[in-house]
Amino acid sequence: MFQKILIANRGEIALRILRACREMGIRVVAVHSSADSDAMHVRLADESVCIGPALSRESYLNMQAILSAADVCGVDAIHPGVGFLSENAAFAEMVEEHGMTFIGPTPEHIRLMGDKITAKVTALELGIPVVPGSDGALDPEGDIDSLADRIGYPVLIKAAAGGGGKGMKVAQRAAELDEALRIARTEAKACFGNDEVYMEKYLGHPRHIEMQVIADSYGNVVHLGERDCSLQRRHQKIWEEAPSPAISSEVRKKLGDVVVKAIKKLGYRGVGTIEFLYEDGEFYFIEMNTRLQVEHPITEMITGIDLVAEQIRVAAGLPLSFRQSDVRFKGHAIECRINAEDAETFMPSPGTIQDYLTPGGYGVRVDSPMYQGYQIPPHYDSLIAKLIVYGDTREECLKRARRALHEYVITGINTLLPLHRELAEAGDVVKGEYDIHWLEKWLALKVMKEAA
Ligand code: MV4
Repeated sequence: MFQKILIANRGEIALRILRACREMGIRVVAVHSSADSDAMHVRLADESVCIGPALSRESYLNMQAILSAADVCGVDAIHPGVGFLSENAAFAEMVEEHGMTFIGPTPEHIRLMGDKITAKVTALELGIPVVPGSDGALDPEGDIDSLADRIGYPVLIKAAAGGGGKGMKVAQRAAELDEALRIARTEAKACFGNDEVYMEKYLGHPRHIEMQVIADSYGNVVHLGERDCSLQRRHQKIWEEAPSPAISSEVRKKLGDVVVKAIKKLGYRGVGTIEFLYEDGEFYFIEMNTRLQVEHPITEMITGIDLVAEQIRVAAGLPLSFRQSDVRFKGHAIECRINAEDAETFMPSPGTIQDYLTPGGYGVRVDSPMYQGYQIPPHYDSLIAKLIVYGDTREECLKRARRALHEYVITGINTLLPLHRELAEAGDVVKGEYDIHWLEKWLALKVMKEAA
């Protein structure tokens, strides 16, 4: 087992990883930018190293600085967290070349799933259902019109190097196809330096369902159920829950079996999340994330498994500490992402936290590095806390979420707390009847009503 781990990340996920290390008796090195000197995980770490100025490119994305800190502190492994370098195959390779363990999958699998076309081709080969579409990248000289006619409008043009909603363009009918293609290619080239695009049937009202898996180096692969991440705005998840209110235990078992078989065939190691669109009873693979996810705590709450501890164990070459038959899904969990943003305009709201009072009691978990007097830097993403609530039933979970949201006090900055308090009362949310477009429609309606 590792003696010392460097956490190459910041904020709530860095604190989450530090906590798992602490409980495993692993010493922690925190790296931070000059803007994060007073961050909680830096204060709690055994050692900390300032790796550069606030700008991510010069700090949290600065591979050389991170590797130098790792060398100086003599760490055995580096945990990349989420975002930043967590899906950077070149960084994973550099870590291994420096004789340390990258806590994640192999660079080969990171690369394979990082390209959305090879990811989809691989999913298909592994027996995972995919969205009907082109057999790979679109040939600029190819007969795109016939392909679109065969798939059936509306179609979606997606960037191979995209993901998370970047570089996507819908063509509702043939007359819009050339324009959609041109825009998608241009955006892809500008954003990713790679203008490869592919085509899919556009699904109009799907849910976003993702399946958590974890695999060790001995061929053991276990799925830990699904998470429903449909409540999102501009591809930013706001509210996630497990299990999905739309998935029955039979469907969960069927999808879980397909995914476990596929991940076994792939020879994958580590934690992974397979993203699906779920529409009219059918699942369609869209992406695979080869890292821990922000919303992992709701899976932990309903399975009782510490996913970060297991991720560290399998990276250290230990076998999973449970089999599929040991996994029990109990109850329901909801995660509310508390961003330092105005709940109406979603404008970022950095600044100093005046009052900070967190909710507590049975079934309430707050994953946050915030404290009274903390100055939220403006340089990074706006997630400052995750309120995770557990209930034996979805109804109990919602009641507890409402209670916890009303207890939570953060003043001095704007946050999404007021939005979550409204969502926890919104009819469709209470009924669990929403798709990936529901939140943006609901917000637009709210604005119109307030303007009226
Ligand atoms: C789609 C889709 C509809 N049809 N693909 C968005 C980012 C990336 N995860 C893939 N995404 C989508 N792919 C087809 N063929 C709709 C989306 C999508 C979406 C997916 C999941 C969660 C939120 C979303 C918001 C807008 C669009």
